[in-house]
Amino acid sequence: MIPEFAILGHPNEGKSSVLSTLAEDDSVRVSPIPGETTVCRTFPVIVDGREVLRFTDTPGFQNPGRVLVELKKRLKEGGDALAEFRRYAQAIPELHDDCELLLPVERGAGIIYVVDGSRPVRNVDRAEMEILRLTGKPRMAVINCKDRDESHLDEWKNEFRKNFNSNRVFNAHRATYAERLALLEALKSIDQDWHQPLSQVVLAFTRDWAARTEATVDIVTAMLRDCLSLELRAPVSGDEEARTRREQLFRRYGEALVTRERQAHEGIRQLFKHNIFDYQLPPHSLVHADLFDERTWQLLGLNKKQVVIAGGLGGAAIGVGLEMAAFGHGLGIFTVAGTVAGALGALFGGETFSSKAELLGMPLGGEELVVGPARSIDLLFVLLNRALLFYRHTINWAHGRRDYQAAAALPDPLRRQVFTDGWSAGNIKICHDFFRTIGKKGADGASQRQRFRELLRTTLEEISNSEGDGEERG
Ligand SMILES: Nc1nc2c(ncn2[C@@H]2O[C@H](COP(=O)(O)OP(=O)(O)OP(=O)(O)O)[C@@H](O)[C@H]2O)c(=O)[nH]1
Ligand SMILES: [Mg+2]
Repeated sequence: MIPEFAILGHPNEGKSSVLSTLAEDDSVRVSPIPGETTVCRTFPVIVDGREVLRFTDTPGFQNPGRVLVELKKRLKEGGDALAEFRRYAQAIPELHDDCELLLPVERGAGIIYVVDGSRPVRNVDRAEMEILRLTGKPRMAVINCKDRDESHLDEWKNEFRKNFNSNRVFNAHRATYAERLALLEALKSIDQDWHQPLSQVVLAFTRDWAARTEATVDIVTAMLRDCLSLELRAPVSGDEEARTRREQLFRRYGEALVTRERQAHEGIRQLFKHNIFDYQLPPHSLVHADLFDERTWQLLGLNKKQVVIAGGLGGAAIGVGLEMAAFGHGLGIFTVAGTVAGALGALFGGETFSSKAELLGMPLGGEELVVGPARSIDLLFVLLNRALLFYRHTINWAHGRRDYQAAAALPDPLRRQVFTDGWSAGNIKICHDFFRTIGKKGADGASQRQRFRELLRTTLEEISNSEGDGEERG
């Protein structure tokens, strides 16, 4: 038996939004105009290719007072009052929505009653709650505070105690994975028959989340490996041609990194089922900054203390990496306005070019120009921090949320954008070792990669267990 829950309530209270977030389905229709949902629609929750749960979206109550009177009348007469009421209401246009919303209840669905807890309780709400109580079906009330105002919460909870088996605060816009899981966990208790199947669902959800974390580790590790090992070559002959070729090569190198990074972010987005809407990060997010912007590197790269730690670890890569960072910052290469090509191109202009080019792994001599693999470990940290930022935003963007403009205005303090800032010498070493095996030809690096993956997994778990993405929370 697949448990079904119908989401019921007054029009425009956020029923569809709650469903969308609970089912992680952004195809659910949500609108600021009341009466958006007019027919019931069932959304399956699929885990591992198997349907484990279904939620049914319903229109809001239209005439709860009248429904209550009619239902009570039929209850007095005995028999299946709900079915009889629906048969009667079918022919009455004013009761269309009320008849429709009770359809899943009639077929045995559990009830999730959604109210906007930021407004006071009214008589129509009391009528709705009583109708639901009279159906005798297992039911839970969910308080979705649209505004931050929670002053009416106690008033609502008082009403709920009379009419529901359980109640919970759950916000359609800000609920995290843990809160979704907690709601499912609570649903178990509203009816004994559901205890077993819902325990299975909770287990499937937990496993599925762990699998997604592992898949994120795969995506980020592969992206880092590809970006850091990227090497581009072009044949050259003659000074004039060399200069043009060089610029082309740098442009291609920069674009390839940007493309590969974007591909990884897209993979994360799909993994967490954001299929339709573009939940942009706020414009001031460092994910939007140019990958080769000096500020990006200063903020997301190693901090001063960590540079000393990494320097102490020795090895050609870090030595040259530091050289490159100093070289880059010193000449202000990353600040060259305009394109990636401009920034990278400028890196190799000027007198000092040939001596520095060697250091950067870009020998000029011979017939071939080579760009990469990356020599600066800062690139690893920049790409890693940006991937973590993207991940945090993705897992905290509830599927029912559609206020993209409002989100763009939210603060995203810089200090909360750098995950590696407080990292210990031990963690820096793990990254350093991983980085070095990537740069080294013929190196296997399995154990270094394994340790790096573990560090990444722990970091993702910490982000997923923490309090969302720094947006103001209710
Ligand atoms: N700020 C905020 N807005 C919300 C929240 N939940 C829903 N809304 C908004 O409230 C409006 C109505 O949301 P819906 O989910 O469509 O409400 P509904 O109960 O399904 O409405 P009908 O289908 O018309 O009965 C939409 O503009 C939502 O974006 C919330 O938690 N916070
Ligand atoms: Mg709706």
